[in-house]
Amino acid sequence: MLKRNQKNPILTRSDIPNVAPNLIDVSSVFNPGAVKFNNKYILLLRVQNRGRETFIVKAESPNGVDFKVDNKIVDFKGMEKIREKIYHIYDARITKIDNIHYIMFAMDMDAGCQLGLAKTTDFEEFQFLGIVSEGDIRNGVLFPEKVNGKYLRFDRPNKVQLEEGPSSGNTICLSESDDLLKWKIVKQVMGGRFHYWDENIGSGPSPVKTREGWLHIYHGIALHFASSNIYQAGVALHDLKDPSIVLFRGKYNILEPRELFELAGQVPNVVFPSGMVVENYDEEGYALPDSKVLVYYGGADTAVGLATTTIKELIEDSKQ
Ligand code: BMA
Repeated sequence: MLKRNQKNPILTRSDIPNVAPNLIDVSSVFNPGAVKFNNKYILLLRVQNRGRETFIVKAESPNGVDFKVDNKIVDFKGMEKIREKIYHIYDARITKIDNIHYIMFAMDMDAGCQLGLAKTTDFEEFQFLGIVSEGDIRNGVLFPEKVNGKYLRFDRPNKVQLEEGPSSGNTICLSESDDLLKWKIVKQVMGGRFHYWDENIGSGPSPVKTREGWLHIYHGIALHFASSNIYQAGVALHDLKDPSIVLFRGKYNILEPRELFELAGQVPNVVFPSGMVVENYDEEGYALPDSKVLVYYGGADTAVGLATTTIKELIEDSKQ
C-alpha cells in the first residue's frame, strides 16, 4: 500500500487564494497533475468554484509537501480559438517529452468529454495545441518517449453510463500518433474486472519507464454499491517494447478511501491518483528501483492528498 503523508490533505480549499472574478471562496481543489521541474515540485490543480466551474491553477513547493498556490488561473493561450463551448477543463496530466512538458486534460463539451493538449517549457506560459481526441474519452496519459517510432498514450473511451452519474469506461486503450495531435486507437490494453475493486478503470499519471517494464498507476471503480462508487488506485506493469502487453496487474488496490478527507466530500469514497514524481532515474532514463515516488491524488473530489512509495514496491505490488 502507498503511505499517506502526515500532513494530508496537503491542499484544501482554504489554500486557494481568491482570484476575481472566477475564484472567490472556492469549493474544492483536487486531481492535480504533478512534476519536478528545476528542483521544484509543481502541481497543476483542478480548482472548482461555487458555480461548479473548474479551472487549472498552478502550485509550487520546495519539498513536495508544502505548496504555495498561484494567485492566477493558468491561461492556455490559443484555447479561446475553439469555437465550441468548453464547460470545464480538468484532471491535467503532465509528461515531459524531449525537454518540453505536455499537459493533457479533459474538456467537457457538448459532444462529450474530449482530450485537450497544451505545452510549456517554463511553467509560466502555456500554449494550447488543440483537441486531440474524437468521441467521448477521458484519462489520456502520454508516454514520456516514442516507442517504435510513435508517440503513445493510454486513454479511456467513456462507454459506460454510471447509475445516476457521469459516463465512465471499463477499457484502457493504447493509442498512437506521429505528431501528438492526431491519434488512433491501436489496441485495447486492460479491461475492468467485474465484481472486484476495478470494475471501471482509467489511467492515473503517465507511465514510468523501469527496467522491468512501463509502470502504470490507474484508478479502479467498484460499482457494486451503486450511488457510492468507490474509487481506488492500483498498479500494472507493461511490456517495454509493446505496452499493450500487460505483464503484471495487482490483484489488490494500493490506495483506497480510508481517511475522512477521502471518505467525505462532494463525491464521497474517492481517491483519484493523477500526479506522480519519481525522484531518481539512471543515465538511460529508467527509474531506479530505490527511487522515492510521490503520488498526488484527489480525495473525495474535495482536497489533495500525497502518498509515497518506491519503484521497487510498486513493481512488487503489481505482482501480488
Ligand atoms: C471521474 C472523473 C474524475 C473524478 C471522479 C470522481 O469520472 O470525473 O475527475 O474525480 O470521477 O468523481
